[in-house]
Amino acid sequence: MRARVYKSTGSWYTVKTADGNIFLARIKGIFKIDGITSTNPIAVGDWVNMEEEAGGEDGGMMITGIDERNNYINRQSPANKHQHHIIASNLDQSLMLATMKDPKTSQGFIDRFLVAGEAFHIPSIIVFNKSDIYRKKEMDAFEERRAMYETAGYKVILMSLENKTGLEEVEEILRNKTSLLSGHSGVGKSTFINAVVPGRELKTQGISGWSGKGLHTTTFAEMYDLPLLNAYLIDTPGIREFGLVDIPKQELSHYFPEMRARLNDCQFNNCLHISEPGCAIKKALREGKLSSERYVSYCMMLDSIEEKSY
Ligand SMILES: Nc1nc2c(ncn2[C@@H]2O[C@H](COP(=O)(O)OP(=O)(O)OP(=O)(O)O)[C@@H](O)[C@H]2O)c(=O)[nH]1
Ligand SMILES: [Mg+2]
Ligand SMILES: [Zn+2]
Repeated sequence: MRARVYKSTGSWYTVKTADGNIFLARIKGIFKIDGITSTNPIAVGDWVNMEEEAGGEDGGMMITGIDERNNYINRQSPANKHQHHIIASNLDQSLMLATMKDPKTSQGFIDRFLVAGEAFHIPSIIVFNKSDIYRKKEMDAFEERRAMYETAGYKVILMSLENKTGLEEVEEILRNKTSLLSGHSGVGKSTFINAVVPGRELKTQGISGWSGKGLHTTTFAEMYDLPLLNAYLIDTPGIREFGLVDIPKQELSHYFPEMRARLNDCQFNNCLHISEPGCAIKKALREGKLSSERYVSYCMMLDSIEEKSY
């Protein structure tokens, strides 16, 4: 039986079959994926095969296999930098909520998120929420950021969940897709989920006698159905950033689309675009063809990679 993973709570997974039945399932034996043995080999968004557990009287399901992932996002374990935790998989796009006020999202935060999206091959859309409280100052700053990110190649949407402006446009973006929702605390992620997810609470069935087992473990991600849009939305509570640390210095500029388009014009193919002669990026900056704010973000990220490698 084929099913998709909606939630992971310790060793138990909430899964849903194509005909809409929800089960709690667990893993059979030890899974090896891409040659890596992991204690949490299954992620929200995965497609799995499962069968009824032999001898189980409570209708428990065993996950027996996992489909190859189109993509996934992961996070480095805080305890061990060689260990990674897969947060979600099979994503069509990533929706980042940001705000210009209460609280203001820093540009560095957005840029790191965009780089992670590029590295994971997941298109990013930036949605600025709370437009209802922007005054002229915030609106002007928003328009500047919009121009900057659109020039870099990203879609930017202005939204207010308070007065529902821009929400329809965002819903059209979600349609028929699996989207990751992210953004720092206070930007309106929970408010957004309540606005687009009918019923909100994922109901489970056939789990009497099972509930309570492993349910106290931190939940890293949860997927919601958006039936009217034929879409899925993955929430990542408590997760601020993704596996940026894996990016080698030499590669970082590849994850800035507006830089990527110019890299072939640098004199040296290992150019870091700092002080090398014949650098096409520095030239484009001098000519005002690249955003100096984005370049500053690039330099700051480059520095943080250097620190990590010591
Ligand atoms: N003015 C205004 N307030 C909003 C809007 N959207 C959300 N809020 C408010 O912003 C506050 C934070 O919203 P949440 O949805 O809890 O934010 P969150 O991203 O889930 O935050 P965490 O759970 O801490 O990560 C709440 O008081 C919301 O009512 C909006 O469009 N306009
Ligand atoms: Mg929340
Ligand atoms: Zn260069």
